[in-house]
Amino acid sequence: METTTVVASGIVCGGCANAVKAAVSAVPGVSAVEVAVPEKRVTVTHDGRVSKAVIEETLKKAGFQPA
Ligand SMILES: [Cu+2]
Repeated sequence: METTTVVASGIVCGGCANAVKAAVSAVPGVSAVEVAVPEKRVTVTHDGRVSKAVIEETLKKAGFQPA
């Protein structure tokens, strides 16, 4: 397992965190998603085939702008 961390603006509450979790969890290969709201940080645990670019693109589609 590998972890990739992305910071994205617009994550301001638990609802955002849930939206991020739902979107990123749906990416093939992702096994866990943690969101730290105060830091706007998304930590993704995956099998190694999920690139940071894919996570960032997924966040964009969900309405959050990667830093
Ligand atoms: Cu929110």
